[in-house]
Amino acid sequence: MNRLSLTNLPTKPAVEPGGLSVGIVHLGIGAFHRAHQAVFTERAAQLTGDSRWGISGVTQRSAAVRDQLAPQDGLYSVLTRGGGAASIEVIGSVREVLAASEDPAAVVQRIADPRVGVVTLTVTEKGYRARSGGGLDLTDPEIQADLTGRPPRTVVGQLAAGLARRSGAPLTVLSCDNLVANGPYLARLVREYAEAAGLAGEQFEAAAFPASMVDRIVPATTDADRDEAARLLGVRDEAVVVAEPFIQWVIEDAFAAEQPAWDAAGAVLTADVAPWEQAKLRMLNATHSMLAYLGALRGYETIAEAVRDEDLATAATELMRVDVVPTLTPPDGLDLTAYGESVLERFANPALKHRTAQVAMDGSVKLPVRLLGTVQDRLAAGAEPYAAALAVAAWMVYVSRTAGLDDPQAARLQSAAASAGGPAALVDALLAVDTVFAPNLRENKTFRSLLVDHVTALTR
Ligand code: CS2
Repeated sequence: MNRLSLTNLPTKPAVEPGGLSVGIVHLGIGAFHRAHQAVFTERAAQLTGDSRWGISGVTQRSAAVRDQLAPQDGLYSVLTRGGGAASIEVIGSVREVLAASEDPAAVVQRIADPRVGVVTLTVTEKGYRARSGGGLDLTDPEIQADLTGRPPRTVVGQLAAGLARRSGAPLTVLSCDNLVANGPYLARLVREYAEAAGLAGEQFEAAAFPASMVDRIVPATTDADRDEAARLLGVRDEAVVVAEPFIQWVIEDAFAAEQPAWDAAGAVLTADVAPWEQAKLRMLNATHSMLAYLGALRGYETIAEAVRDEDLATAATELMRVDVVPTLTPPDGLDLTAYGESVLERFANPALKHRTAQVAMDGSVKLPVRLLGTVQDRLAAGAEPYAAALAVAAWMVYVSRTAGLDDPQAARLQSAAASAGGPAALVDALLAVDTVFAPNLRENKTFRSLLVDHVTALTR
């Protein structure tokens, strides 16, 4: 079957394919970006006719995405799976893909390009190379290697080098990762990197780092998805991404200069993203992780299967209702109970096949963001975070039982878990991991005893 390309278009993208010039650099052009920011970008270009905001996507580690997209002129499709029949749409907002592993200098050059006004990022929690609690991890070997002056390979190094070489309009750097106050978090990393590298200048002063909250469930694409896309399109798309119908983007309205009309495409611009972000991280992402660990322990392959298990659905509901909601100040107009219900409905979408193992990945960097803030706030309020501790305990058991754990700290976690005999020892060994648990949590007797009870029950 022929390959999707400019000369082989089954349906016309909303924008003239190839008609956009590059105005956005996106670091981390994985499935999520292609199903989220790239879709908003395409709709904004369609609605406004503004052709300045095409995307230059950067793939950091492997060149696979570049190799999929280059023969397709950057075109790919989004396969949306909701309740009814799947629908498919070709997206034309990605104009080029750079592979940082092959040509790191090209990435810096693009960020420095005065026609580029915005850099967006989806590089996952671990891509920031931060210390637990924030700030740059200067012991990270890749950060150290970048600081010796090679063409930078870390995201923070790329941003700092790009800013240092830039002239013209100031840059907006927009983190779209699931982190608390992602904008200021990244601003601090770039500032600390620049200090360590001896980089400075106007562009650093003038750059803006707004915060943002992104939401869409985008499981890894499978061969079955690629086959279905081929049937629907009549041409082969090696870069198809799969997503649920739901899509949301809340952006702090604090750009350094001009911005794409993402709001015209449905993004919400606001002065304060924090209430949105907290609700999303503590409700959606926290229950997602809980269902991933509890679900995997019960042998479920997918999140949809896990949330159909009544015990697990109850645990997720309790987590939100009892532990999370009291810690939140909801944004105007958001009913947290209804939000919680809608989250579980989205997880139950049987067409998505989101693997528990995928959501379970990188727990050491996800837990602090999604769950441990809730634990801290509940303990500070004198409450026992029973349900939140269950999620953490499920992670502990998962760590101890999973061969080939997919986590940036896998070696440390698994050697801690391996030396522990019995529930209390497992809890103590993992609580001692100071890159995950803050000192006050490590020493909290209430939290420890909840964890021991839960681990005992889960391993019985
Ligand atoms: C998930 C998220 O893999 C994970 O950790 O919790 O990727 C989740 O699907 C998205 O944040 C939804 O917006």
